Amino acid sequence: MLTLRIYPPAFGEITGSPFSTKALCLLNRSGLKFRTEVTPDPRKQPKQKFPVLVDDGKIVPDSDQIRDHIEEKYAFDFDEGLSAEQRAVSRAVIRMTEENIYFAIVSNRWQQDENWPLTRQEFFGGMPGILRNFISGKIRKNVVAALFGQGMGRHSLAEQVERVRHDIDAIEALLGDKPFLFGENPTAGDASVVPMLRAMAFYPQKSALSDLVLGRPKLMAYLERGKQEMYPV
Ligand SMILES: N[C@@H](CCC(=O)N[C@@H](CS)C(=O)NCC(=O)O)C(=O)O
Repeated sequence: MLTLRIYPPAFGEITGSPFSTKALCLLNRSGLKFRTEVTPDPRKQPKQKFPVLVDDGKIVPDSDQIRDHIEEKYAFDFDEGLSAEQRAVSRAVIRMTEENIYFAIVSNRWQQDENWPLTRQEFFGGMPGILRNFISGKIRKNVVAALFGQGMGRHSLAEQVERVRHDIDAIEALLGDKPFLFGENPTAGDASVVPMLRAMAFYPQKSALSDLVLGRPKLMAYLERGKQEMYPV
């Protein structure tokens, strides 16, 4: 039996972590039987992050490695039917989504002062008062330092929005009038993009960042379609 370790639900999404949702979508698409282990604490995981897949004792951290593992061990192709050129574009879109858009979402949740009370309540609301403030404050400090190191955290909110706007333009152009990024059926790119854009759009405090998605009807329809087709029921 496969076990997928993921974060708990948050902000109305199936997990608070777009990478965990991506892994859920991939496993669901693969048709393999799996169960989930839901926990908020990644400290004992190999990379101190979720998602993590456990397959017959083998521990596979990172959604990208989980994809490789499923494709190699179970001979499943998430990009079936795609040309070499489409596969290359898919790879680039996944990287753009996960290595750029993601960090604007993290900044929006953790770094922007106006959003912090909401994020703290969602992730730490179950803890007793003093402990909550201490632990959440410490984690926030680490996240903000990581954002500075990665680079996104050095930009003002307006600059972040401008950077991400170009990425969203690219995704919208690639989607065009198709149901999914590369045609009729979801592929690996959709499993990465849909959870990320949903995390961006549906953060409860609306902002110029969420408006980048909310203001685009075709993208919003795509996010709904992606949820219906890829998310486990
Ligand atoms: N490259 C990793 C990224 C996973 C990731 O960033 N997970 C976040 C949640 S969305 C996490 O666990 N963060 C905890 C931390 O950074 O301490 C993947 O594709 O799985």
